[in-house]
Amino acid sequence: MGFVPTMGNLHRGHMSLVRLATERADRTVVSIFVNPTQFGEGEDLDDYPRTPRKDLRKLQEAGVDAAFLPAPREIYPDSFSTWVDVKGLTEGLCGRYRPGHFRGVTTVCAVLFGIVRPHFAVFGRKDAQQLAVIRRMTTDLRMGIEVVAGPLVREPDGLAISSRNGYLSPEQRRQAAAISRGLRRAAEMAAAGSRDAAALEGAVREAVAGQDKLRLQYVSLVDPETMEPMSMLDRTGLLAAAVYAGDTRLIDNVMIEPAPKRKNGR
Ligand code: PAJ
Repeated sequence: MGFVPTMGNLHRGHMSLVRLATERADRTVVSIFVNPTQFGEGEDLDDYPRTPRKDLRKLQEAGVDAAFLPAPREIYPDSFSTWVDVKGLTEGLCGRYRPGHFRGVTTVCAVLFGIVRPHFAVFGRKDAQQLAVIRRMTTDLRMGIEVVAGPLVREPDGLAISSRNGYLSPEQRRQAAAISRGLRRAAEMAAAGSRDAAALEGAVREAVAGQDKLRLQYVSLVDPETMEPMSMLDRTGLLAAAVYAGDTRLIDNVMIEPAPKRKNGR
C-alpha cells in the first residue's frame, strides 16, 4: 500500500507523486487535510485553497483507490495530547522562520501513518527539509514505512509548482521565475568549478535582488540529509531558498553537485 499525504488543491506536483505511488503499489491512498497545527499565527490557514471536488475527480482519474479527507476533529479530538518533534534537522532553513511548523507536520504525518498504515509514503523534493524530517521520524520511531522521494515539478518558466502560486499577482508571478533562475545559475557555477557556498548563495541573492516584487528570506547551501550548513561544496549539496512575493512565501531548492576534481590543479 502506497500513501500520498497532501493538503489538497492538487496540482501537477502532487499528481506526479500520486503517479509514483500507483506505479509502485497495489493500492494507493491519498489524504487531503489542511493541517491546522503546521500553520503559524498570521499564516494562511483560513485562506488556504480548498478544492475537494476537483481534487477527488483528479484522484479518481489517476486510479487512486481511496481518498481520505478527515475533519479536523477526527485527527485532533479534544483528548489529543501527543506531539512528534524532530530536533536538529528542523532548526535551520524554514524551521528558523516558522517555529512549530515541522512539529505540526511530523505530528499529523505520524497520525495519518497510524490510520493508513502504508508500506511506503511519497513526499516531494519541493519540500526538501520536510522530506528529510519525515525520513528521520520514520527511522527514529521504527515506523517501518519506506519514504519515497518524488522529483520537484516546475512550471515552464522554472517556478516550482505550489498551491500558493495562486496568490501571486501577474507581475509577482512573472518575477517569481527569478528564484529558480538563481538556483539554476548556482548549479551552473558549481559545474564550472565554483565551490564556495557564499558565491553559490550569491547567485540566488543577485537574481532575487533584481526583482522589485521579491524579498529573499534565506538562501543556504546545506547537507541534503542533516540540513547542516556547508561552507564548501565538497560533496552533493542542497541549495534552498525562501522568498516573499508580497505576503506570499515561496520556497525552492536544487541539488548541487561539485565539479569533478581536475588533476594537477588544472
Ligand atoms: P502539500 O503542500 O499539499 O504537499 C503535499 C506533497 O506534495 C508534499 O510531499 C510536497 O513536497 C509535494 N509537492 C508539492 N509541490 C510539489 C512540486 N512542485 N513538485 C513535487 N512535489 C510537490 O507538504 C504538505 O502538503 C504537508 O506538509 C503534508 C506533508 C501533507 C502534511 O500536512
